[in-house]
Amino acid sequence: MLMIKGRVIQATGAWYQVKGEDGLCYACQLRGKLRLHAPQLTSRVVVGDEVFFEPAKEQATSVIHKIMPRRNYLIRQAPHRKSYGQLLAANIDQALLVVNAVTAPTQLGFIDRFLVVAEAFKIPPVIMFNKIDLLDTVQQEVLERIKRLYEKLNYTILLVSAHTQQHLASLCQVLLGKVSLLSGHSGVGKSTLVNTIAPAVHQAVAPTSQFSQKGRHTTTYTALFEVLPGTFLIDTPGIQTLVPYAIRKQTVSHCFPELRSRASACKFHNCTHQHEPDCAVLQALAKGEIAPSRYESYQQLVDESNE
Ligand SMILES: Nc1nc2c(ncn2[C@@H]2O[C@H](COP(=O)(O)OP(=O)(O)OP(=O)(O)O)[C@@H](O)[C@H]2O)c(=O)[nH]1
Ligand SMILES: [Mg+2]
Ligand SMILES: [Zn+2]
Repeated sequence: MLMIKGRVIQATGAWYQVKGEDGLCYACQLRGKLRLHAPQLTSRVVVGDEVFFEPAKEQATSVIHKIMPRRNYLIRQAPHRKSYGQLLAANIDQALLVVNAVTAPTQLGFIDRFLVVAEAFKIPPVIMFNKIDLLDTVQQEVLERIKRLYEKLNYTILLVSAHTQQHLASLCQVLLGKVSLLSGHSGVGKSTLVNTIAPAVHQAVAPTSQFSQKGRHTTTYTALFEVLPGTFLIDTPGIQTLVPYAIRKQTVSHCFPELRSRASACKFHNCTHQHEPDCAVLQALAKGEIAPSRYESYQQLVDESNE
């Protein structure tokens, strides 16, 4: 049987678009056996996966026979099936969270969730505030403070506008030569950014609702684009929430750099940094060395974790 190696570039329910090493795109389905064995996952194959598939003869469907071991992946709790994980993408170099700069101050919890998931799966995160063209001076100052908070923790923060193209050059520098996943709420401008960076891509975009300012879930499936040779962007449907999947309570603090670095100074080696005496984290929090918003996110994620 002739098999070709390829990369999954689109996933829409039961169908996968696979770009073969021959440079052609194939519409594939999963071999029956692969369909059966997807324990606790909403989908067995995800964009970014490398697969071996049997190309179809004429009108028939191509069939994915084998999924190669993943270099890495991002996963969250499936929104409607809580005991299931939902893979977001595989084999990526970095994960970008796009945030609407206007609502940034109310998004710190969401940002921290994203950072925790990225840390847990060892994927470098980037936080990108888009739509900075809409900010007034006060909002600009608030955003600068948020930027400094995360930069102090060594995270990469970008302030951009897809509309005015402000700072898009720095964004391109961050993207160059890498596979980057774009994630975030609906309507924050993920697809607009992809279209702006790569004019050959024509992802649908739509205005946010006048009433709620929320997005309309315009992008409905994940897709990977090669925007330059060797530079890939993965556009995804907007997510409402991001609940970590299979991250143990004890692991949560390891995903906060400012907690991780202080934990060894706590009196108890298994300190939860919540009520213990001589806790270096609580001391740093009291001294203002740890941001209250970050600590709040930590507590929230520990409470949520049922592992
Ligand atoms: N003012 C302003 N509007 C922007 C900017 N970037 C995107 N938008 C607008 O925001 C709206 C939503 O953009 P989309 O690109 O569809 O958002 P999305 O994140 O892909 O949304 P989903 O596909 O639903 O997840 C559109 O009306 C865009 O024109 C920006 O930098 N400034
Ligand atoms: Mg979109
Ligand atoms: Zn402690």
